[in-house]
Amino acid sequence: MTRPERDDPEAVLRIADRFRTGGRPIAVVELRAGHINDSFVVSTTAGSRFLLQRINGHVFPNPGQVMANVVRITRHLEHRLGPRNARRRLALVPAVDGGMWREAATGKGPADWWRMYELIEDTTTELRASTPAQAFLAAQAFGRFETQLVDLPSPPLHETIPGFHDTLSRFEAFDRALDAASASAAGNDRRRQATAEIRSVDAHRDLAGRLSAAAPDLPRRTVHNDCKISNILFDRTSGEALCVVDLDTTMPGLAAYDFGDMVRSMSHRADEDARETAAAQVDLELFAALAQGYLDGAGFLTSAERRSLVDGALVLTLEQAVRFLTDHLQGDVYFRIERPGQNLDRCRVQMALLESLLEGEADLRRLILQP
Ligand code: GN1
Ligand code: MG
Repeated sequence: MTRPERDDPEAVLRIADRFRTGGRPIAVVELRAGHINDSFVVSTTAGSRFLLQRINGHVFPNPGQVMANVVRITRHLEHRLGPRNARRRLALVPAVDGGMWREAATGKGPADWWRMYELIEDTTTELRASTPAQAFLAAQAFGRFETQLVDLPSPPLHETIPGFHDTLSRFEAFDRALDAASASAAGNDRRRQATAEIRSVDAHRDLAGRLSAAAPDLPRRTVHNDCKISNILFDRTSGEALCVVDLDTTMPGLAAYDFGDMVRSMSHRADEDARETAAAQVDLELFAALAQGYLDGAGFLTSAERRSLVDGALVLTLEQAVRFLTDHLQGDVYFRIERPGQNLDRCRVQMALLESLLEGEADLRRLILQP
């Protein structure tokens, strides 16, 4: 969706003031990152900074379940890592009424769900891996994150978006969007613009069921489900991959989902938002670094899981392409865009990468088995 009008900073500050920051919020800056939630950096009179986020209630039908998961994950990581590792994990800031989130409206419209994290200072984020060493560190951090959650006490986390990586049902949604687009003039226009992308996604439909076919042999784990490089905070000075962020889709799933998303976002030199597809070509050095880093961080993988990782890369790349394309057909209602046609461009980048992954598939399989 296109960005809503900017929020009134005073209204955001009033919401920030409902959290226990230990000071009075005095400044707020919107962070234009991520496609789904809205994020603000809040500074207080006590000199500390916080990340205040509005959960997108259109994307997350049950924000209460999202927050229940985030509370459990952050507490577990605190317990596992201890107080000395405060920069290696997210910490929620409770609201003044003791809860971990607040429902509040910034203006017109219904109340939204808000939550606050302590800001981890002196970090940077990246849009793509610039070196194999950086790809290694990011993949190792995601692998360690999964390792830290292996002993998360039961019950399993809530499925915050049901069928999130069910690629076959993503294709069903695509088919429905194609039909629905034919019913209006604007829809037909969008469909026409996307002729080439529709054809190319369609041509790879047979891939969509690959992971679900293997799923009976694969353990369900607690996985992150959104392992793109921008969800890692790197230390500004040392470059170390400090902390995994964006816990909203951390829930039961397959290791191949996470590794697949890493390959999708880090095995090449194209930004997800590139207008050109030329750089969306797998680089085997980056891929090998991802494989080494992930296998090092996620030492618990079974051999069946390990064999599923390349399928994860192919399927997740195709899935992301079909999700961007579906959103374009529906009029950009899900992923935030900055310009018309952006979701179609995003789809094209994913498809170019998929073609190159398929071309290199034999090399990728070899590198996963002997990284
Ligand atoms: C969305 O909000 P953000 O940017 O972290 C999306 C992911 C996609 C990603 C593509 C809940 O994540 O699934 O892979 O965009 N999150 C949701 O960049 O749909
Ligand atoms: Mg996300």
